[in-house]
Amino acid sequence: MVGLSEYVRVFTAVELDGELRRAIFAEGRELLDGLGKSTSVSEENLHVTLKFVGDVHRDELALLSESVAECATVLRPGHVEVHGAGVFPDYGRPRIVWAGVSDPEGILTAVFERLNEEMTVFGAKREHRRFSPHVTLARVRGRFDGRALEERIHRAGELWFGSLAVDAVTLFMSELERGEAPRYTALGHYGAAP
Ligand code: 2AM
Repeated sequence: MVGLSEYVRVFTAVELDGELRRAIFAEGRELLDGLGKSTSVSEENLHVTLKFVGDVHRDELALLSESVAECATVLRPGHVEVHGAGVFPDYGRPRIVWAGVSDPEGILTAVFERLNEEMTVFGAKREHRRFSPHVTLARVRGRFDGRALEERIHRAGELWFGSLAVDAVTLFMSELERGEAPRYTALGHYGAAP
């Protein structure tokens, strides 16, 4: 089979609507402008990761989808707020620049916790860190002025991107091509139990 790998790289996420993606992308560009080497996530690729799974054999995809659907039954549809910006791990040596997601009712955390357990069956690593929902804006690649970014974020005050209605978990396939933006394809959407 030419060009068809037996393994697919998959992750679960909450999708953002077009308006939110536009607002987040535009702000990200401004924040990062002229600060050094970073790769911005393309506007269409912006999302809130729930659980990264990794490479899964194609034969396992049906079972995996069923499991994601089962995890999604704990989702209580509601809203989260996308606001603020920051970096992981710190401004001294930032690697990820993100927009913040606040989830006061824990609706994302509840699904994450289920996925964090269940996805180990498919080879995912169980994460022990506290779940910090965010939208990755960019990945820092080399020389980058983290302190200037800190200053910009501080000066920007409370960045507000919008409210996000959460009613489904999306299972994405991610195809990586050297030198190009990853291509994400939704394999399925799984909503809360009726
Ligand atoms: P993040 O950007 O929200 O941090 C798709 O690749 C998504 O899965 C990325 O946006 C990233 O989430 C997350 N991801 C990618 N590789 C990962 C890894 N090795 N471990 C954990 N999460 C990863």
